[in-house]
Amino acid sequence: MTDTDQQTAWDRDGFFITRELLTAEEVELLGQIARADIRLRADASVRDDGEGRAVSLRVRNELEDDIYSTISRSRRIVSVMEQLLGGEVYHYHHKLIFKDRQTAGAWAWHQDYGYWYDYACLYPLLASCLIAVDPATRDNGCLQVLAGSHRMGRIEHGIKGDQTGADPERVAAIEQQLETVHVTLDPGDAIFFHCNLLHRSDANTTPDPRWALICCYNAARNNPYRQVRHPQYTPLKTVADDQVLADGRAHLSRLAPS
Ligand SMILES: O=C(O)CCC(=O)C(=O)O
Repeated sequence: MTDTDQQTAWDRDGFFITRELLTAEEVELLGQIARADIRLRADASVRDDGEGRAVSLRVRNELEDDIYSTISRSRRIVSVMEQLLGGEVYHYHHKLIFKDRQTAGAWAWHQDYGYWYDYACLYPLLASCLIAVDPATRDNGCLQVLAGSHRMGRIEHGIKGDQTGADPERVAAIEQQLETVHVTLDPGDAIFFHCNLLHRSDANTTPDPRWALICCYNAARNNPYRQVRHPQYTPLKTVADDQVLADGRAHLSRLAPS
């Protein structure tokens, strides 16, 4: 997809998919590290989905010396974000989503700005890049998006279990008008999506895990007006794309010294 095609899809749909954003070798390393990294599960938070199951995720505001941070800093993502958000961006946070086999719950329809509005960001100038660690299929609860819903502005959100869900009556009306796209991905594929794009996912009822890494960015000119849950503007030091393998190998060797 050319830059122009990406921009057209972004303006029209609020998202686009980039196949093989991470190479097979990079995503295999990411998966290997994530599964071996006991710190991830120790730091994970669990959120009731209001339907009898729970979702599990590990959110980090800080960029550290690990593969997740190197990917978040990589030029191949940051340069796209700068183009989409129209200027300098900074790292807002990144998170691992653990859709574990048979146990992981659903995510209710929501906009990320449904959450982030409350974190003192005045403009919806934020976006995310979700990278599949495992195959994401309809059966294992891949992301679903309502194409074009980002153009409707921010929708009221309320509490659903431990999640924040968009007003169900409004979502039902939107579902009548807009196409629901199931974002099926192979490992390494990614979706870039606008913070006002409505998205959800079903529970994972299959025997296989469906993990993903999501890197989130805010425009530098949209600095939160007060100190809240996610960071204020800090310049983002980007790294060359080939750093992902180099830092990943170093990270793996720290987890499993030979
Ligand atoms: O990966 C998923 O299933 C959904 C995650 C999500 O909606 C989010 O992090 O905002």
